[in-house]
Amino acid sequence: MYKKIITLLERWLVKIYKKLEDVILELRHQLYFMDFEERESDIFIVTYLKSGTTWMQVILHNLVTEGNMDFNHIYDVSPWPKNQSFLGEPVEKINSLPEPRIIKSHDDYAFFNKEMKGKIIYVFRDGKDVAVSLYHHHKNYKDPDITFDENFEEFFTKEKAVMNWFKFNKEWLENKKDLPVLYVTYEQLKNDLDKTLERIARYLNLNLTEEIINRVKTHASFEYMKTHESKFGLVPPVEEKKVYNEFIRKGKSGEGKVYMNAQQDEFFEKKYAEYIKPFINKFESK
Ligand code: PPS
Repeated sequence: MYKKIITLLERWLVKIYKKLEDVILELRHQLYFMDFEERESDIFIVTYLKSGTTWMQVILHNLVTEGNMDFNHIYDVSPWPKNQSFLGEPVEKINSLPEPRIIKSHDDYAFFNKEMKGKIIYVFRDGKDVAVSLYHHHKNYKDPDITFDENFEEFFTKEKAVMNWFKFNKEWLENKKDLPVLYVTYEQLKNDLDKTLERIARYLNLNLTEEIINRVKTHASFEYMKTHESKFGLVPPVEEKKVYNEFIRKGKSGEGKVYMNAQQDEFFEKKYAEYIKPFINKFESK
């Protein structure tokens, strides 16, 4: 009996400890953004997790600069403020970056103000493939015992989860505040990179030359990024769990169908029709 009580108490305290940790990180994030200097030239890459964020970071780095790949980590040239705030890094590191800054974000729609400065590129990826990529991510970096089903339940089925895939994407696609957003899909990047680069260049008022296109195609290719994986993989606080050869993992489309069972598939299709389908015309916008 005594052992049971102690076990329950331990579990309960761990839960509270985790919740407190989340609150502390959230406060750090808010404090960080109070000193963040917004700029009209900022380009935000906003995505749900595992949707092609890093790929877009490399593409934009090659579109808006001379594409020097001699950095230690992509975050040196295209920062992720939330991660930096969690790590307790000074905001000056971002404030002093040259314009235009390419900023990574997995923040939900509510995080951005109507009066925000800069432009957003939102990358959307097939949810079934995200489910697979996210499963491998959590297995490699957080919980080696997690199953695909548990991960699916957490990020796709749980209505109330902050990172519910359907809810997160719906709010961004709906764009009720009319934020300046260009919608690009992972599949468009894979299937028609030329046309997608033209859309991005038009949106950002960039001049596209043959040389720039070739540079993007070389540096943002899956092969190049896989070869130089340590420039793109995870950095602390998960350093001790890093798996540098699994961040740029497969880069495929269609894997989701293989992993999902009939019940998950049916659930997904139903939710997709309700949450995402009404907005897919946005992926074709100029
Ligand atoms: S994160 O952690 O949320 O920022 O991850 P993110 O960068 O959004 O997504 C990682 C997935 O993108 C794939 N990836 C690529 N696919 C094709 N071509 C290129 N160049 C490329 N670079 C990254 C990466 O492999 C992850 O997908 P999976 O399916 O796991 O391979």
